[in-house]
Amino acid sequence: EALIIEVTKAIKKQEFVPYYQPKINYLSGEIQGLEALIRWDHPDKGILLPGTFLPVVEHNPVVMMELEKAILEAILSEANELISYYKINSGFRLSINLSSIHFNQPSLVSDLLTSCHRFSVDPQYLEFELTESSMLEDLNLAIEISHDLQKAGFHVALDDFGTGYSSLSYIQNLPVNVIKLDYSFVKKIPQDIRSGFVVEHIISLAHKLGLIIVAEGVEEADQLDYLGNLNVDMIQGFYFYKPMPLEQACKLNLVVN
Ligand code: G
Ligand code: G
Ligand code: MN
Ligand code: NA
Repeated sequence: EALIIEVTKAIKKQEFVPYYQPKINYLSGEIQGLEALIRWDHPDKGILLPGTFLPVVEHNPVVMMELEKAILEAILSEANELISYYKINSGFRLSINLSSIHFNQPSLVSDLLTSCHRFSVDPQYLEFELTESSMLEDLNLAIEISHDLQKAGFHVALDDFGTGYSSLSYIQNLPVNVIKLDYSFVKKIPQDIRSGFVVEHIISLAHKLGLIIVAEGVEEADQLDYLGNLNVDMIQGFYFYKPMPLEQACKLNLVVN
């Protein structure tokens, strides 16, 4: 596959860069976290979104691991600058997406700790996002790995929540700190009453389990109000900010409201 060859070369040329999208605390209006999102800074085509290359790369575990290790290094090399800028907000977290291939590497936690040490990043500032579907591939193993991540000081978030087509019962056993409500639910509120009920129950379930709930893909004021009335903890979406490069993320006004 030509794309795979191109990606392999682009990794060596350090063309993959992280963008950052702020997560806003609904009540305080403060930026309480950033999600790192990979972009390909292509010499001819400009900034490419992950949808144009990740689905292909994910089918090649070796290259996917190479790519994710490269982007993780790029994120960690920028992490101190970000953390020192945002540290005035207590509980600040930098989120990093982990593919299921990466999540299932036996050396995951020790590799992450080694990288944190190398870049002088305290694990408490990092949160790893795992999709519901990658957690459900082998639930008992996922429980063990998540527990090890937490024991090492990292936070764990369940990404794209609600899209895994599974029974909800697994969530009671999975050691995570955060649930990210998938944008497909957010898109339908407040117009679609039935989606509203589902969102209400997911938020209430998260809170009863002691988890933080982040709503993704919030674009409209009426979505924000609706989620706020349901006591959502955090908001991520174009309503506030699009993903942006480091230089912009380090220049934001830290109080939004
Ligand atoms: O901006 P958006 O187009 O950034 O991202 C699309 C998808 O790509 C999201 O589902 C996101 O989880 C995934 N993604 C973005 N960055 C990374 C990354 O560094 N690793 C993995 N595994 N997925 C990522
Ligand atoms: O990892 P995850 O699937 O959660 O990545 C978040 C994805 O959602 C990224 O592709 C990001 O660019 C995208 N995104 C974030 N906020 C919004 C939004 O308000 N609207 C839309 N359409 N996409 C968003
Ligand atoms: Mn994510
Ligand atoms: Na998501």
